[in-house]
Amino acid sequence: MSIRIGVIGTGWIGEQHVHRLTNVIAGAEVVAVSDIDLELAAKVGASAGARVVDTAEKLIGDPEVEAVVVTSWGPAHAEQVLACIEAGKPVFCEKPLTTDAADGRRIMDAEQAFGRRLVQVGFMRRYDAGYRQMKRVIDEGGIGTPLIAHCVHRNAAVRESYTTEMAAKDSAVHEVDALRWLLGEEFASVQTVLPRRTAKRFEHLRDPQIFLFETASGARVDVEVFVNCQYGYDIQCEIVGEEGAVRLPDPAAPAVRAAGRVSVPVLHEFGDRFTDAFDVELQEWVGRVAADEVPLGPSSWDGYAATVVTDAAVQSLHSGVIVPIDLGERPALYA
Ligand code: NAD
Ligand code: ISE
Repeated sequence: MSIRIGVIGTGWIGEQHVHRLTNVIAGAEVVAVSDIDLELAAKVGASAGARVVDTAEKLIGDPEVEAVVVTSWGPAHAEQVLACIEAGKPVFCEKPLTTDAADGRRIMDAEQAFGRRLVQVGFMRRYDAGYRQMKRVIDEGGIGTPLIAHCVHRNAAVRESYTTEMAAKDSAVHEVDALRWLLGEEFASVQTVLPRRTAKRFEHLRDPQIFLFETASGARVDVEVFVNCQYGYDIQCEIVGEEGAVRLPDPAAPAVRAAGRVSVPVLHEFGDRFTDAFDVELQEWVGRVAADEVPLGPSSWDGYAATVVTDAAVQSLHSGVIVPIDLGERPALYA
């Protein structure tokens, strides 16, 4: 029997996840959708044969809904995830878990009071085959102790609603989670550095940005975020260790030999680059919910930690100085 799922937020990624849960993943059925834009909810709901519920609160309380996927915009996540915990329902929440670290603490407090993990955060890079290969190499000692990581996060272009702070909180947050996971340690400080800006941007946006992190053990991580690079969606990561280096493989693509050159296409969208990762991530989550097991993926602690780090990056964006990062104690539930 399928797990009956309610989806809150039927925008870009909500629509993708509804399609994925309905047509790609086994064991899931989207029975209800909700969005403050009811017309959009109706359109996306119809594609899955799901009912439209007029508020997120009603969807969470709906007796037919066994588990919830939150794909609304970031500032709405905290209250919706807290309502799911209060209702005792498993919830998959797209990144960022919250836009404020205090809300991340509230979610961890509520989950601890409930007594078991109910929340998984949508940091899908942990499910990407290339990142998983890198993790295996590092964990098996293939490059020795990691010393430096170089990361690139380029989007072809972003919508006008994208703000300067989102370079850290919406984009680099992926590298923050991926590097915490790959290196197996926390970040201790960050400095945000602003290169000359691109002219191919909205007036309000400071783009590109560079984030310089130091980890607790003294490794250094640099992340370039450039969200109007024009040419495509380009994610790169290289980790340099004492005995070698490991690089994220580019997605497989045919090399075309024609007109005097060999060329390889660059993907355009994160939806294309990480399709498989999104599928694997949601399939695993559905399987765990169906088996009444706690989720294996990124936890509320991971969501909270990423928000603390990106909050510090935004602080540095405004002050220009190195900002220390203090996560506090990790609760036993997330050991
Ligand atoms: P979007 O703007 O296209 O969609 C968000 C939707 O949420 C909109 O339809 C909006 O009407 C709805 N919404 C806003 N507030 C709501 C509320 N209180 N209740 C119900 N619905 C509400 O944005 P998007 O690109 O789909 O992003 C949504 C979330 O997914 C964001 O947190 C974003 O960071 C995340 N995201 C993750 C990835 C990834 O790579 N994992 C990619 C894209 C987006
Ligand atoms: C978006 O929200 C995502 O999560 C994408 O993966 C990222 O590449 C993009 O920069 C974000 O805005």
